[in-house]
Amino acid sequence: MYIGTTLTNYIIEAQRTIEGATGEFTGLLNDIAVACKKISDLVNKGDLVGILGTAGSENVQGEQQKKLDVISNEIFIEALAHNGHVAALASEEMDEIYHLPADYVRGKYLVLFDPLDGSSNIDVDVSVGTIFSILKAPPGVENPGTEDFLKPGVTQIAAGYCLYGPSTMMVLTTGSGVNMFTLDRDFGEFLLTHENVTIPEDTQEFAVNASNMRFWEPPVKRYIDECLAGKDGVRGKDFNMRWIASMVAEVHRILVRGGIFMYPSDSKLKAKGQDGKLRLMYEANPMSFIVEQANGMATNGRERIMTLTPQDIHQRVAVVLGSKNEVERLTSYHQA
Ligand code: AHM
Ligand code: MG
Repeated sequence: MYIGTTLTNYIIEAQRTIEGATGEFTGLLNDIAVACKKISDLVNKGDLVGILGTAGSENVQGEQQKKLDVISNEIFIEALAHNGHVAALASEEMDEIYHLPADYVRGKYLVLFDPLDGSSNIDVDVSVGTIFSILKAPPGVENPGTEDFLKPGVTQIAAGYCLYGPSTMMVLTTGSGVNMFTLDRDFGEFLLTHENVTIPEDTQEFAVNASNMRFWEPPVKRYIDECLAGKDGVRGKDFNMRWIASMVAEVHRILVRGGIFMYPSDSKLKAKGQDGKLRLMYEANPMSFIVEQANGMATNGRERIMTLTPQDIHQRVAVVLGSKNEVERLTSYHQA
């Protein structure tokens, strides 16, 4: 591949590396790219097209849906359901699995997605993104059910995100490295701009919502305290901190310059019966796949995220990901 190659050409190549793949995989990734271009266009127009603000509804997580959450979800379904590449869909914004209407052609993939992650940032014009995870559908099943989706992250055949920032970027893995494509708006195509991205193993930058500090478990508190102690503490170096409240932007920064991101489990979340804030199947798993493919590491503080067997489509999980040596350190603190 060469810098400047189109996403379309790249995915035709990628398909050749997937056993048994026909044109369907290329078709599916194209559908996703189309959906992301449409969302990018709306995010970019913002208030000009009246799509900011809340939709007046709640999703299954009991969170206020933004107008753009709902619209982005519809755009994804419209782009993916018709074309015969998927067998069913699941989304952060839908309580249940989306089953294809009876007269639609069934494809061989299942897609889980968060159509607009970090949507609390929309109204303040800060980066948001779309996250997706692709699984193989069980062969010969007309209407896959929840149990067909509940597979560990290691079974993902592709994952990616689209970042709607100052520029729109599609970041993709099909299991052989991570590549980044930048949307050329004039040309209407994503073009390869960063090939085989790798995350530095060491970092001096962490990302966490520190307002939750009093609820953290001791290993997380210890890790952050040691970072904050800087040069004079046990780490012997100063750390920098970032928190965008948009996981896509956070992971993107880590892919570009390294870092550790965490949304740990805490006593406040536990009191609500949640083991973490982020969703395993359409946030943590796809991001873990990308991070691992870029030489990083992703755990829930104890175990590798991608080996966890999901119990529920909307299951939450603690997340620690990014530069290997820091993720290893924090994970080892949980075992101490
Ligand atoms: P969302 O899917 O409802 O947008 O929530 C996920 C987002 C992540 O992008 C981000 O890391 C996190 O929530 C921020 O949470 P907080 O507002 O608690 O800092
Ligand atoms: Mg989300």
